[in-house]
Amino acid sequence: MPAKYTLVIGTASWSSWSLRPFLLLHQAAIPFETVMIPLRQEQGKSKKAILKHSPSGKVPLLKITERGRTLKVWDSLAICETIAERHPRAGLWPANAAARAIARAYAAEMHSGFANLRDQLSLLFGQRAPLPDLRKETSREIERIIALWNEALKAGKGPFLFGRFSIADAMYAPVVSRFETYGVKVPKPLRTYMDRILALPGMQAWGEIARKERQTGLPDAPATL
Ligand SMILES: N[C@@H](CCC(=O)N[C@@H](CS)C(=O)NCC(=O)O)C(=O)O
Repeated sequence: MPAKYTLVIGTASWSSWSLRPFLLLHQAAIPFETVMIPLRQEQGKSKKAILKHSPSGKVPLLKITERGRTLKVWDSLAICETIAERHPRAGLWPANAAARAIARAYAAEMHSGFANLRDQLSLLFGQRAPLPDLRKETSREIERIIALWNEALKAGKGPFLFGRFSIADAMYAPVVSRFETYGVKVPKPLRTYMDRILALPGMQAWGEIARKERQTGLPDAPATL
């Protein structure tokens, strides 16, 4: 019997970290269920709900149930790596060793960096918002991302950062959404890349969840994610 995957995610409108493994699983056509935990609830309710699933107190978390046991993997990058390892045929890292090393560096740089961008251009999936006055650090981070995308797309010749869709694309997909929301201007080939990412079925499915959230009403809480 195949393993059962359950991905615990946060509010789709806001949870950039949850979007990454959600998109990866979609792209790899791996069946999975989702458990959604509304974020930014009053009186620490979100944290309590997350802790019932995730020892880190953060989402996302992937539960892998097989042979009567459930393995819990937290942290978006660890989840993506685990999916890639369990599904080698899905080719979620480039086959070429040098390209794979660079793709890993892209993913790691995204995972550990860009704090100013996260802070000033917080995820508002599927929404539009005015571009705030950017700190110089934020502008530098945007320039760095543009340079990274340009370089990879030129070297690999697309359609994705390293040829076929990889974990690197999943890691940067929330940035694509942020750029779209705040109208960050990018050179033409990158606009094409952004449109390609935004059109992916996994991004559309995430957008549908976010739309439903907005219809039922999101709490008016400060953006801290
Ligand atoms: N490095 C972690 C970060 C996860 C993270 O910060 N998740 C946010 C939601 S986007 C969260 O769970 N926040 C709830 C809280 O801190 O109470 C990852 O990659 O999964």
